Amino acid sequence: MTETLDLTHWINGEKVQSDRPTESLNPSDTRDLVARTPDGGDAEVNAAVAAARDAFTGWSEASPEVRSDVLDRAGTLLMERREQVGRLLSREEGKTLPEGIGETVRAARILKYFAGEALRLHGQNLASVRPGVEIQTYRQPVGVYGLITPWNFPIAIPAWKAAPALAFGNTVVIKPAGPTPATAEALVAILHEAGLPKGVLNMVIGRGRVGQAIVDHPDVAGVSFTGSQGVGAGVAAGAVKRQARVQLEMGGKNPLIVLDDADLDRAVQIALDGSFFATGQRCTASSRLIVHDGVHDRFVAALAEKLKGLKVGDALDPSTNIGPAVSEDQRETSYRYIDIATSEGGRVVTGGDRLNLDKPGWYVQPTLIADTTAAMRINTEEVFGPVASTIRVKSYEEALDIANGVEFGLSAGIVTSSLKHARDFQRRAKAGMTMVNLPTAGVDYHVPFGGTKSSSYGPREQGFAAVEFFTQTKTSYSAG
Ligand code: UN1
Repeated sequence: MTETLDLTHWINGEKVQSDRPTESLNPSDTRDLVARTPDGGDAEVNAAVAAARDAFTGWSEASPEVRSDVLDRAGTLLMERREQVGRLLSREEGKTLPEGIGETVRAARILKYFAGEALRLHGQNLASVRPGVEIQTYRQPVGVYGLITPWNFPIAIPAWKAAPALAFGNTVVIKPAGPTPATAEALVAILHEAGLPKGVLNMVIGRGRVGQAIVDHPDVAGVSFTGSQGVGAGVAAGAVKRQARVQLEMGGKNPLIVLDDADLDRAVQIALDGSFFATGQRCTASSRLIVHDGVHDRFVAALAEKLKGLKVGDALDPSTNIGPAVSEDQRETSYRYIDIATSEGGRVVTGGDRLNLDKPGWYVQPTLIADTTAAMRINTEEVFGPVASTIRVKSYEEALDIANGVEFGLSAGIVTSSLKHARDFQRRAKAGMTMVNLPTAGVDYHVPFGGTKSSSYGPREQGFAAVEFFTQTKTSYSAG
């Protein structure tokens, strides 16, 4: 166990002290108190938004080099401290230490990528339909953005929302997820250390009412949210009511199709990674394994064998392959869905039992459920844990139908050696991202991220797409 942090809000460049009635616990060992945290409300959000509004003119009118340098320096600092921050992340969120360090490196890379993007605010020059008239388009910063971030990527997602917002000249109020405020705070502190002017990035820690106050605040021009569908619907309704910009990234029920021409070992490894790594707590996780009859039994047996070899344990223990769920709620959700699946006729091939480890943590045994059908709840509702189910199919067309047959559409994968099926899948899968011979989870940071149907709403995140949400276009006409 290590020290307990006393977290504060960050408002106008200051660490704002307050009571700390809530706690962030280590999910690997709940005797370890990671942080005591404040519980903000309207007053803190009002102060944070006022600071962000006041900082907007200076920040948006500064040379892009100023913004680029801050992001670049913060990326360097984070990269240098990846072990320390990655350890805090794993201790607070529960993903394994290599996953925690990996995510920290990803956040550092995102900061550096957007350091470059700050200088790349492309506009266009066009001829008018009227001779002698010229048209230029500009991308301009919008104002104050509210960022509501999830616990499952407690540093990468705050970075991938904050970095483009800041790079393009906006100011920010961020609300980190309840279970992981300490990791988000590490990012906010590093950005200030890197020279961010006061008020440009503010953080209010607290529960749902902080998010609600951000969404409802008249001076917040846009809200970017990653989290559950239920909360997302409220965020969208609140933002649209006052015509604020809104971007939502929500759940997935991502299919991975395994055809009978696939390399079996590769298919098993892809499923293992996509379904179970990071404790299955990724909205891009492969939770539905749709497997061709010809390879189904061998695939299920080989995947079950691999799962039995995985060690579930303390995220910071180097021998651990799968860390705990983030919270008791998440653990119980996994076990509840395992029960639902078996009561609907699914067969637990491996896992499913409660784990009694040598320390109190929210551990879930990685669980594979076979003999499920597409309409079962295990195949239509998001579990968000190390639980995957298999559906047996007779053809590629049947597999594609099932893959497309849910209300979600974030990521969809296929494992095949057939170019014909791979290409067809890329065209016809109803998802924002398709993966051929790759896990459905694990995306690059310099390309668009987002889904179709109920998975996403609003412009894409990340990479060159981020400019859409975090700037507005001005079209200027001029005659000589
Ligand atoms: C990834 O799969 O690399 O919350 C990223 C999530 C997604 C991010 C997934 N927004 O799981």
